[in-house]
Amino acid sequence: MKRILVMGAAGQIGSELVPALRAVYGVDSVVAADLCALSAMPDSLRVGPCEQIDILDIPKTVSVIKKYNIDTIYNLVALLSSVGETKPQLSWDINLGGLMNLLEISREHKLALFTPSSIGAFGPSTPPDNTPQDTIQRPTSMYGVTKVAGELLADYYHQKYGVDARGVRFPGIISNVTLPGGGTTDYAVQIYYDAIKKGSFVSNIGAGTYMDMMYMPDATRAAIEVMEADPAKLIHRNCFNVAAMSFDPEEIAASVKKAIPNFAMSYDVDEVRQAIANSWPNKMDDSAARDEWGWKHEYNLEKTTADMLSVLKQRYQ
Ligand code: AKB
Repeated sequence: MKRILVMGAAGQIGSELVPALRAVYGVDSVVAADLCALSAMPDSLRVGPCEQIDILDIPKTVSVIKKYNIDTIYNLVALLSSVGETKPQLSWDINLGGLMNLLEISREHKLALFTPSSIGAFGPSTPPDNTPQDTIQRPTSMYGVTKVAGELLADYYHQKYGVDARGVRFPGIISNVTLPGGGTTDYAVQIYYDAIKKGSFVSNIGAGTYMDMMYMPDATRAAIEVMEADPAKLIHRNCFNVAAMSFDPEEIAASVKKAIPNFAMSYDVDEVRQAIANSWPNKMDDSAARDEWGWKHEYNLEKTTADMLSVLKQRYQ
């Protein structure tokens, strides 16, 4: 049975990945760690072991690894794409410095390490449709630069030191527990909250901008399944494209409107986010993940909208 440390546990993905991991491996086998004080951790995480850790604090990270006899780390610490453009140095330090620390710790203590990459690892010269697993990666955001470098670094640690580093390239993640912050795909989460709370939404991404998206239950399952995959079957290792759905603001608005006929969407496009979105793929080809470890999404846009609206309706109405 794995003994897992989740870094960045209080964020959008962590707050749902920790319960998903605990359901598989047991509550006491999964330690939720975040920069925030323990008192600020969501109650849903505090049902099991929790620690306050700064990813840049190596001694503290190592002491927690020893305390709980950890053999696997999930690294979810990151400054997302839009905020990364306002804080590029911090983005480099956290996204890449943090990963470097965890790779070194994994090498020394023989741990497995999951780090997500992102559609942000692609750029304007990447083929935008059916973006292949192995293709041109010349991102133009600092977030993307850290993601490509992170993919290479993780591959390097695997090839050179045998570190069991694995990862997926996540699309924008749609979820209803913890809001994302500072991302380009955040609009696809906010639209559901605003539809329920206000009946209207102002999109900061323009019509016709297609990006890959994924509902959280698929995302947490992908993170668990890639780490459970038979290593003998992995040709790629880090940063598998994983896809579920691709839509533009008009299509997600239409799916919300089917359930809330009076829903109205308007546009106030954010230039920074739009430029990033324009540089990302419209839709990735994830056949390598499907072939090598059996990846299969369960949620399309229709199913995601139905679930998001039902959860948020119960919570806010
Ligand atoms: C972002 O928009 O920055 C993230 C991502 C796609 O990696 N959600």
